[in-house]
Amino acid sequence: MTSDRTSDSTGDSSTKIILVMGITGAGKSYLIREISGQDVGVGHGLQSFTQNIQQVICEISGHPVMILDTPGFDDTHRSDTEVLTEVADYLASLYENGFRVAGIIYLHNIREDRIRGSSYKNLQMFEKLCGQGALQNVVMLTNRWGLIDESEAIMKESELKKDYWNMYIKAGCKVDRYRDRRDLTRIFEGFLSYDTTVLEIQHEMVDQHMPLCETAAGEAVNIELARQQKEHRQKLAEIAADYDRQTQEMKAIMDEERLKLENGLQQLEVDKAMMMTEQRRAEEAAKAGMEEGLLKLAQEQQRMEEEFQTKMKEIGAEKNAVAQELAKLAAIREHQEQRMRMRNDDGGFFGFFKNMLGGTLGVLGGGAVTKLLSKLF
Ligand SMILES: Nc1nc2c(ncn2[C@@H]2O[C@H](COP(=O)(O)OP(=O)(O)OP(=O)(O)O)[C@@H](O)[C@H]2O)c(=O)[nH]1
Ligand SMILES: [Mg+2]
Repeated sequence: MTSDRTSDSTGDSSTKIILVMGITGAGKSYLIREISGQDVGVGHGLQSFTQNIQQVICEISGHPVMILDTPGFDDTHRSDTEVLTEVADYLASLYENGFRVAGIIYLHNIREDRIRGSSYKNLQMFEKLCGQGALQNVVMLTNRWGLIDESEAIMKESELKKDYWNMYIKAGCKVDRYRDRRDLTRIFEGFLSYDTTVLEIQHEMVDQHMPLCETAAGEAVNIELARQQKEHRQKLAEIAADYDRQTQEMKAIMDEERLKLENGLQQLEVDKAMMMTEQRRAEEAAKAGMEEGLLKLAQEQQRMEEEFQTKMKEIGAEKNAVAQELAKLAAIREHQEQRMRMRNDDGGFFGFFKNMLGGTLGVLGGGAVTKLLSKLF
């Protein structure tokens, strides 16, 4: 049976409490499922699976046991502060309610190459939560032995014992291997005989009434937070510097483009002014040409008018001359008729008159009159 609240626990003071800790994906839930035979949720991907503390109540060799499945630090969904707050509050509440921890398993995947990053942080948080006094109830447990070469696994284990776990071992913590279920039964049965212990975080928060932030674990998170903040600030400063640089570059490009545009605009203004001057000149030239043409036309008209008047005068003079000729002719005719009438009286006179008139016309010499006379005679 699983539950995620201490108050829901069906355990009593004889129930042995076993805490299972370790990095996300280490195999905590898998291990608890194996030992309890209960349906404990196991992760399938890289994401953290167990989000809250899970209580699994079961029996080990006829003894009631409550196994606590804890979320690891460096959870993909929650901050270290959130995980610590959850774990610390839970452990403090457990202690306040008279429950004591009998055993703690810190699970480590033997395939993991080196302890670094989140593994190291988890280990430190584990140490702060437990404190030196509880290390005697701790088993540093490695799993997945069957998944790598035995000699390699042994070598990795001895490295851990020599380096990272050395201090804990000196303080009384044990090291064990989880190869199959029998190992788990043996380890959990071992816890049944342990004296219960009080974790450092329980002591600090319950006995010393410390706020979480002042506890060793809280300070470790704060230090980690401060480190992360510093790292974030540095990253932000780098981003800001990068942004400034890019902005400067962009500004330089934009200034250059603006200058080009302004120059282009100025050139356009100059071209436009030149075009307008040209156009004005052309218009003025066209206007001047038109005025000159009109003047010439007027002069031509004037000349033609004068020519017409002259012609009219000439025609008038010619008309007068003809009229005078006609008058003369009429007079001559009159005179001739008189002579004709006289010739009727004297036949030889007509021939004489004709000769005489021919002589007279020769004297006059008028072309028109001569023609007229030719027609008449
Ligand atoms: N072969 C093998 N696979 C394991 C073992 N322990 C865990 N796994 C696998 O590793 C994956 C993660 O196991 P979990 O038990 O969910 O890990 P966890 O520590 O509870 O992870 P969180 O809940 O995220 O903190 C699952 O796919 C498991 O099947 C093991 O001992 N042997
Ligand atoms: Mg889990």
